[in-house]
Amino acid sequence: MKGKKERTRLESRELLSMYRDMVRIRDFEEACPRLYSQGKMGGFLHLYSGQEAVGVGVAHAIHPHDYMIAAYREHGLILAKGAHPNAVMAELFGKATGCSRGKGGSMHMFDPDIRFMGGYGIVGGHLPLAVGLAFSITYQGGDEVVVCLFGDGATNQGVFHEAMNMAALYQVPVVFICENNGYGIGTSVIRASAMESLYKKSCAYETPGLKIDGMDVLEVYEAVREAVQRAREGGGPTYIEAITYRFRGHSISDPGTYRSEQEKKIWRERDPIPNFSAWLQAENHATAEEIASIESEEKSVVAEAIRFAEESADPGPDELWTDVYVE
Ligand SMILES: Cc1ncc(C[n+]2csc(CCOP(=O)(O)OP(=O)(O)O)c2C)c(N)n1
Ligand SMILES: [Mg+2]
Repeated sequence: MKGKKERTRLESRELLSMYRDMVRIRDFEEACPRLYSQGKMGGFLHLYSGQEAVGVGVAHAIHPHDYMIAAYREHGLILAKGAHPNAVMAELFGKATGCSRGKGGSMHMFDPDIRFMGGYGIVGGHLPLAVGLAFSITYQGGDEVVVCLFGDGATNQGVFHEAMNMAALYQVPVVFICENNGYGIGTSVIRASAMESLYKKSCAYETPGLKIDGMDVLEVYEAVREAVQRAREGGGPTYIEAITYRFRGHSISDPGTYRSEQEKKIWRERDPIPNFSAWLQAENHATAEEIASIESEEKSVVAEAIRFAEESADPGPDELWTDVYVE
């Protein structure tokens, strides 16, 4: 991360806030397997550890009134967008105080107040929703932008191409961000996609496409900031491929035997959190004590989220009839 200081106009305060957000997400996610094995969470659980620089870089590059929409690996993304960790943990516990009132769970986090529009389990299924959101912004004359995050696997779905086509045709304010973590469940990108450089898929729609280092929060921030500005000024969509890695299995039930120890080791060395911490200190944005105090504060935040979720009530039977299309 050498030389990044010249590239970023961000003040130490903002940089430390990025660091805090990444640490929070990592601690939150790393607490989950134990709670899951204790039977406190049900259903699926897809963890984000390793990919924090993408979500945090994106969230810091947009305005609070911009929309974010994502797939099912989204706990870290809703936290980055500003959800309270208590509400996210309670959702994982299926409690009434959860951000989806305990009825969505891991894959269906939702919070319209902070403009986080889900949480979707169908691979690629939310891309047309992102285009629809962006179309409605244009239709209503707003200046918001939609950032839509999805995995490498989604780029092989027909719906990806339909969404890219319509977004480009109507020049709607959406930024597509592919988090290329190298795998769709246990299948590597090169075994699933005819082209390895996924960002090139956007050229079929004459949409700007770029590849960035998804382990570098500042690179993500800068790329998304530029794309969001273009979208806000009426310049249409951008497609960004962020190269990243998930440190854990696809889901909680994946032993991950399809990845070699050597591969995992190489990526662990690129862990976005300790690398950013080292850079912050080397560039005098923070002292070792300041870094340590952020880390200890965030441990308390996650502990409090667990306590809150444990003590919260289950949704009552009356909740069966709310939040459904048909009354
Ligand atoms: C349309 C559809 N097909 C298959 C699945 C099963 N499935 C769930 S996750 C997944 C892999 C997706 O990988 P990727 O898009 O790279 O996201 P990642 O899990 O790596 O974040 C698949 C095939 C699904 N949920 N939806
Ligand atoms: Mg993937």
